[in-house]
Amino acid sequence: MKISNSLVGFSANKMSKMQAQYLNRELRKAKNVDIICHDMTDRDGANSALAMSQYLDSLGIHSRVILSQKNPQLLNLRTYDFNFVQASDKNEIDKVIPDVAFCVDFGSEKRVSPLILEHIKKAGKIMGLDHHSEVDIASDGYIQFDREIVDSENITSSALFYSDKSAKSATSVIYRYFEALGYKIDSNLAYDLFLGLADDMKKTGMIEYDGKKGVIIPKEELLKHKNVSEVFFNLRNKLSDEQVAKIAKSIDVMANLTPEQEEFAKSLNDKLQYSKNGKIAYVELSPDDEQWRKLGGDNNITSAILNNFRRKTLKNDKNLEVVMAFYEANGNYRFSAHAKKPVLYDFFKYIEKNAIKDFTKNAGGHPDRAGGSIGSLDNFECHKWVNNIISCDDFFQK
Ligand SMILES: [Mn+2]
Repeated sequence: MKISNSLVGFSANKMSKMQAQYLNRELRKAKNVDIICHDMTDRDGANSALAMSQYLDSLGIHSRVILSQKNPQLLNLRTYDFNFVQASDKNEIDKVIPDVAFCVDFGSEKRVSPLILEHIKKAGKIMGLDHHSEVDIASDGYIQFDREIVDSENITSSALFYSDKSAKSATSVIYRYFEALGYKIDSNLAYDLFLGLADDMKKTGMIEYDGKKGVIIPKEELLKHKNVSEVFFNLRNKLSDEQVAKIAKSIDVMANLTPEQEEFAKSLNDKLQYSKNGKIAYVELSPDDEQWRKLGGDNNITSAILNNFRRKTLKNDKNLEVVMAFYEANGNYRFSAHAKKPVLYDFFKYIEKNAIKDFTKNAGGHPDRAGGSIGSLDNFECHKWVNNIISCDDFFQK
């Protein structure tokens, strides 16, 4: 049956042929697959979905891609040649109960809306490829086969996951999957996978990129991670310089802002506030913030502006431990945070213990870059929520 294993910790984590074929065999039993992206899908998630959808097409398996974006064009993908369903469109979603709900770039069930979670659980099987450390949406008896060698064709489980933290992006895990299967990666597919990878690497600061010059350069931080750097170069080598330039331009959101977006980015400095002990800096956009609404609320571009702002602020102020931004997103009020050290999970638990009951239920992400939400858009309630969070700054000692 299953053998608990010690494969974890290999330097360049290739997916084994056995693991890939097992996953593939299970997929091929399906007639319908829903590919599910996390809320506020980024380009790692969206390109993972695109790659999987086109792969399933090649097998003759029908698939739908469920995205939370109202306007997927903002994701700047190479192509939109897939069946797109909007995550809040319950009628459309309910039309198909899929044989497989295939989750990409998930991390945890906190990253999807209750409606989508319910839909996933109706599927015949839940499967997923990921690079986050938390266990994905899992029912009892799931197989997390990055930890287990599956050597039997007869294992029956309703949930199968493969997550590889060292891959640093979901598209790199999908690359490893295709590689293990011997599936041909042409330049279009390489483009999609590389765009997903570069967009996540941008967020973690592992690459330098310049949209005007059209270059993407790995930093030391990336090169020292064997797995992701191998995938980076394998994909890069399949791309022309023009393709790389296009990807660089596409991820260099800050170099391509409209005047309104530019103005918003500049205004963030004036909006910056500090907690009592000065360890937390934050921007609080009220749920009905006019400027935010005019920019289309939470989307690929506004999210990049905030991300860039948090990272810069954190880097420029030695005294700071966390930078947070609070804003409305898809009908919820939420925050996203960047921390200097990987302490956010502990910080969230501290908040739950000292200020906000059930706080961690709606908070998660990475230990140094995470977010959370409250199911309210009431100005007063949201402002109180912000204050409660910020008042926990004593988690960070003076
Ligand atoms: Mn990702």
